[in-house]
Amino acid sequence: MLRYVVPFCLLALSWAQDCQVANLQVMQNFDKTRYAGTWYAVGKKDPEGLFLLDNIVAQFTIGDDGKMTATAKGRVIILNNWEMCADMMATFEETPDPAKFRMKYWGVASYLQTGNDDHWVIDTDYDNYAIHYSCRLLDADGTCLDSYSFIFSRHPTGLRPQDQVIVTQKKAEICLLGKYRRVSHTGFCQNSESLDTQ
Ligand code: DAO
Repeated sequence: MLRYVVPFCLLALSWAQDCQVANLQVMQNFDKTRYAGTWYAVGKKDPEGLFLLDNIVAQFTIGDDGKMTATAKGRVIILNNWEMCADMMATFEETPDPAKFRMKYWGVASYLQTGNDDHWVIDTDYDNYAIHYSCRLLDADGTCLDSYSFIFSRHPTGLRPQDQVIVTQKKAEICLLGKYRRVSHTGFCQNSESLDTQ
């Protein structure tokens, strides 16, 4: 019975919901030090012109100056049909809300994507799961026209069942329920150089 009731409640929630980007709830009292370390993307809602496909692993670091930076790897297909492992780097500018950052990112190789996006942490328990959100383009009504979002896990095998419940609820709250695809980890980027492994 619960199998039918829970999806219905989530659907009802998404109908009644406020999808204005400015009103989305982010992680309260976000602690970037606890967020640092390795995160495996296990789910992704793609933006227009998707870039990172799968095998996405990000490593967040807090420097001596207190600033957050990240390196990330992921399988990409560029120049029509060239499959490779992209090595990315990112810096994060803080904002008055500790869970909302401005992220500048670029590829170690010049032919990879560069950009300047929001990096919002919607929710995390720091030890198992994190939900990231970025809106690239706002619609005139304040909702998002082009967003992407990563579901991160500390475990490459995926989310624990108890975290899946929370993550599903949060996907609905950010108006992206049903928009995610699973991100696989096949080891494609494991032997490529330069992601810190400490
Ligand atoms: O994959 O389609 C996409 C958009 C994501 C681009 C962001 C790449 C840089 C990631 C760096 C760090 C952590 C999330």
